[in-house]
Amino acid sequence: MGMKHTRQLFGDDIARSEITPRAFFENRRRVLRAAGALTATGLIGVNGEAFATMTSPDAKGQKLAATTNTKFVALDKVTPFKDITSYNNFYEFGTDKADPAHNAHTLRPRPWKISVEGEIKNAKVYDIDEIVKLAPLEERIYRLRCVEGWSMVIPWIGIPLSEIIKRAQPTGNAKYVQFITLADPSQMPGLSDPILDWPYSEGLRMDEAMNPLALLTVGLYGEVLPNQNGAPVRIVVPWKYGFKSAKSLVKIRFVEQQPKTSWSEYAPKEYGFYSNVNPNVDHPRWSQATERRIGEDGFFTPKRKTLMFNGYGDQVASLYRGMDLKANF
Ligand SMILES: Nc1nc2c(c(=O)[nH]1)N[C@H]1C(S)=C(S)[C@@H](COP(=O)(O)O)O[C@H]1N2
Ligand SMILES: [Mo]
Repeated sequence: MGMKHTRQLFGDDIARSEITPRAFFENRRRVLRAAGALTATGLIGVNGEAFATMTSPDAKGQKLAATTNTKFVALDKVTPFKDITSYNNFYEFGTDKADPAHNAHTLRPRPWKISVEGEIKNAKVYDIDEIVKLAPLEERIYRLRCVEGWSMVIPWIGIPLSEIIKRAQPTGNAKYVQFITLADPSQMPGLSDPILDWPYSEGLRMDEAMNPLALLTVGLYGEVLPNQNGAPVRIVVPWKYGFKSAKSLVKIRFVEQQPKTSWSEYAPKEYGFYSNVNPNVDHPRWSQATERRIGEDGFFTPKRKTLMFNGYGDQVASLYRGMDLKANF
């Protein structure tokens, strides 16, 4: 079967410096075709061009140029745009997978501010248009593995999360970073359902947040983030289950104690703070050993094996050396 062959050929590992040019070009071309946005001037574009289009107050569907960072290109087949934007978890817009695409048109991604605060020397309220100019926008192709047992491969656009952390100048007390997302009932009909304790909140340990893989994300497929994917800015933490990748951020707070996070408050025995993708630690109600790739694997397709740290072990395993990952699930 084609899919299986592809997996054996490339492995599921992230491309690094030894990336094969052919596989890279195939993924690159797929993104270019789908986005129709990027100049075909070659592998590495001109960084300056990345900011040119971010001016309209209504940014919806707007093209967003970025330079592909070849160190962060998963060689898996990229999930179609249609699937990435119609099969979503974003409970602020409803709990069905189709709800966010139907309901998120009421989200207003401009104007938008994010407050960076807490145990830092440089507290600052950023405008979204400042965020996209903090560093050259990068395109990165990451696997996303939802805790529910499905996955996608998404060409994100963003900047390293570390860029904003460095500017904040954390004090010695900053041990964790908390991510708080918008909770505005006038824009988010799902807030009337008290399923989670709004606002949606997530967190990372400081060294996790500083890891080069952690991406402050403003776009996908050559466009600004569609509302249902967390416009105008979210984090993407590809070695952790999808729920750690909080959408539509309004606050980044540096704290000393491990922060409360929405899903572990909701069901502490089912969702831990770390939530690293781990095929050896099952969810209490289901196995995490395998997954289904959305848009690619059908009902009768054999499930694919879930990879430790979602395949990003080379880059993140050292963060957890000496830790019991069953206890710290
Ligand atoms: N604010 C907020 N962020 C969220 C969620 C949510 O319900 N609210 N769902 C999470 C879950 S469970 C997943 S799998 C990913 C899905 O991201 P995507 O829709 O862009 O694929 O978003 C995460 N971020
Ligand atoms: Mo998820």
